[in-house]
Amino acid sequence: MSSSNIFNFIKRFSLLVTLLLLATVADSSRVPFACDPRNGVTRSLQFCRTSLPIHVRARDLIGRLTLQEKIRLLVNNAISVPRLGIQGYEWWSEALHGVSNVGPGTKFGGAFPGATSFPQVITTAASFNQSLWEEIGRVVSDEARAMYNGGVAGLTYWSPNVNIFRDPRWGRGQETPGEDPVLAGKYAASYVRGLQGNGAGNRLKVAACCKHYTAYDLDNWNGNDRYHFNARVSRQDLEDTYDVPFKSCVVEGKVASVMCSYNQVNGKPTCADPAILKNTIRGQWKLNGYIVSDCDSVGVLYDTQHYTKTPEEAAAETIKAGLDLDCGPFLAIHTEGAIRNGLLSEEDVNLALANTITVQMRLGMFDGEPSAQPFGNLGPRDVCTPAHQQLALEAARQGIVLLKNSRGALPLSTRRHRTIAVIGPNSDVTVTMIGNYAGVACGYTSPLQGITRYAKTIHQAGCRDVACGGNQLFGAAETAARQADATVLVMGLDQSIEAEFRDRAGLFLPGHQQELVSRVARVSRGPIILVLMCGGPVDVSFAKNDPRIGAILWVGYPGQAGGTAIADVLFGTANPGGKLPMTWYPQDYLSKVPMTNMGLRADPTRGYPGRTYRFYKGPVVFPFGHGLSYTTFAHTLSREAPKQLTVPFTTTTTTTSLNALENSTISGNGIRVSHTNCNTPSSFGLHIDVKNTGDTDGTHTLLVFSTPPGKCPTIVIILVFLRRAGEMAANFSRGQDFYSSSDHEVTLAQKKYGELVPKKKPLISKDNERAFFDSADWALCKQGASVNQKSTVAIETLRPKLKRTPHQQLPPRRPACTSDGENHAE
Ligand SMILES: *[C@@H]1O[C@H](CO)[C@@H](O)[C@H](O)[C@H]1NC(C)=O
Ligand SMILES: *[C@@H]1O[C@H](CO)[C@@H](O)[C@H](O)[C@H]1NC(C)=O
Ligand SMILES: CC(=O)N[C@H]1CO[C@H](CO)[C@@H](O)[C@@H]1O
Repeated sequence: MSSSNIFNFIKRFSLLVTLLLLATVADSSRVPFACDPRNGVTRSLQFCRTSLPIHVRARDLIGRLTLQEKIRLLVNNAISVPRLGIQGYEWWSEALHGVSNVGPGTKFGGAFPGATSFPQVITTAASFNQSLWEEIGRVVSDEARAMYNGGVAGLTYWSPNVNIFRDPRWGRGQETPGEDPVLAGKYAASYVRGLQGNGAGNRLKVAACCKHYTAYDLDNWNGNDRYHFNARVSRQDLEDTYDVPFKSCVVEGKVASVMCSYNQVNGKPTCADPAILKNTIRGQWKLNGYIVSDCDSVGVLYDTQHYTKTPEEAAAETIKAGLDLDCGPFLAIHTEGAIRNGLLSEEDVNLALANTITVQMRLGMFDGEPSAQPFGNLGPRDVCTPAHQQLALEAARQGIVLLKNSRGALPLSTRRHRTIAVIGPNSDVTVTMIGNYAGVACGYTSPLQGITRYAKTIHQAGCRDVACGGNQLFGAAETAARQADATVLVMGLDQSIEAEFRDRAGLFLPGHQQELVSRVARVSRGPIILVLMCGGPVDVSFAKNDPRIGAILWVGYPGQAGGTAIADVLFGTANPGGKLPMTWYPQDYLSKVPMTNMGLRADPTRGYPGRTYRFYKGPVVFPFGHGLSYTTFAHTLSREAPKQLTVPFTTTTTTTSLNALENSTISGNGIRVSHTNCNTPSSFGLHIDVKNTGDTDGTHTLLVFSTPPGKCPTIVIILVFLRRAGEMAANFSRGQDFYSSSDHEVTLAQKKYGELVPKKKPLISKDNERAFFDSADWALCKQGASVNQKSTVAIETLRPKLKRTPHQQLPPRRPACTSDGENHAE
């Protein structure tokens, strides 16, 4: 027998054994569970008693464990403790945009061949629709619970990824909600709420996890990789950008877990830094949950970063810093030695276990009979339901962004465009549409299939794959375009170009893609539409400036129903309302910003242009917030809005009578407020009329930015309000009721330096017409000044042809920055 034959034999043999095992399990009919009332051994255990408070039960359980058992519970594949009826548990499951099989805790097959695969997060973020984000989380956790009940998934999901999309080259930018910290924070809180449910008491439907804390957004660039990278981050950037989504995730979303990252921050591995784990996440933000390492990151900080001299020190330092669970074997191997060497006490281990076991108890894992618990009835029929798949389609429609539309090239008409040439390496893809951290989809509709529902199609891939190494297939693509009434080119990237551990070197479309687009455009008979399927931004200036290319759509990775959504937008069944959640930079931007430079703020003295729309003022291909519609919107400060604004002048916590302040004026698209008092976040109403002035129904997203005063480079524009308005009929005006719904999450503003202070409750005016938000200015407050400084609230007018980036709409008057304008680099 050759070795490969032996291998095959073993494989077949082990398959047989597995089948036999499965048969045995099936015979005993169910997956065993803890605290089974029929098990005489466990019946009397105190930790099984659901009437007791969870902390009492957790303490009881921990008290019954030996040190060796405890240590084997510090890792993702936690052992079973048969004498206590405790089953082994795999902590690592993923559900970034649908139940995923990336972690070992979840497997597809049998009664669960697939799960609903929603668009990649960057696409969903573009909808700016908080209720959509929450709804997706609700559906994903239904399917997760169903699979858990079937014994093929866990209850602890290490999603979402809410790192700031700082650099356009980042291979994992696709997984995130974009570059704006407020947007990312709202996404985090909404998705986590959806996943975890609003169970009575502290009960969790599933446990979500916000990752990777913090300042992690470099995977592998130019010889620098995430395992070795020391992110040098200023305190200010950390506080007003990198940490914001995590804080929102913990404080607003009440997430049950946070994951620390591989990289170091200012010389310390994040998983070994008590200042950020113990003090910030648990101390300041009051995490009710567990802190987990990224997979093998404890090993990495010892083996790769040589942060400690011995592995025992690595185990001791991470646990003492606040780490509760290791994804990887490291802590199971080295914790006992750490205790023996006196670096760690058993009590430290108990504290870590209390955090993980509490989450398991909140999930109901020690409550006995699973089918009798909430969600215990969910099963295979609750996965991939028509309603769930419809939501995946709806999410894709809401996330698609119309970047360019010259002379009404879109929408296409089924009457005039009967034959469509469908060209490009992404034109008939399936798994490409679900991006990374995906599972097995319920099914797919490719772009070609979607378009075929509207018109006759001629399909030509044009390139063999997205790398597009040659032009051999271009001729056939040109022939197709000559014959068709319109041409749709579906170009872009996939996981071979941008992925985990794969950052891009440049921003142009790969290989000969650009050449294919231009050559087809030259010969095409009808309008040419460029559809970009990619997570990160691409520099498509050539297409933006080419008059022959009528329209450009960005679809991100649009999920299992992506092709249907794309076709619906192309033919006008759906009117695109998405907006870019990140800046699209030109290629030459990259030469000025090494990916290793974490600085957000521009530094003109060093020729450093800064990052994201909040700090970078140079040329862009498309700005943050850009997105067109088939209709037009007029967007004005309401005529009924007060010319004089009322802001609180005195500091009383329960102030209801607001003192009128005379020194506020409304000008252009902004409101200038002077004389705010720093100690109370001042609030004023903002009433904006939005009118659909076109002849097509459409949705509209309102973005409101606040620009604090001061010339200091540290002072930033802040997105204070984002809200997607409902579908508005043509010629319909919304104003009176625009803010009348109860879900304003009007947060804002920096009361103190570096600290976002969301208002506990948004203030809604009596007539329900106006939203109130803080105008307090944190730079002002930092200085302790309270008079004669100006704060500006700029209102972005979302005209279809956005000529300037939103923050340029209203150049604020900038009084001199008197002090504390510097970055506080460590
Ligand atoms: C947000 O998404 C939800 C869920 O799909 C949808 O019902 C709602 O209409 C959306 N809101 C807007 C303004 O588009
Ligand atoms: C839109 O509204 C304006 C003002 O109310 C009216 O004059 C106009 O006829 C309307 N247009 C359409 C298409 O309904
Ligand atoms: C209410 C208030 O603060 N009013 C001030 C407006 O500005 C003028 C000139 O700067 C001041 O004299 C007022 O006191």
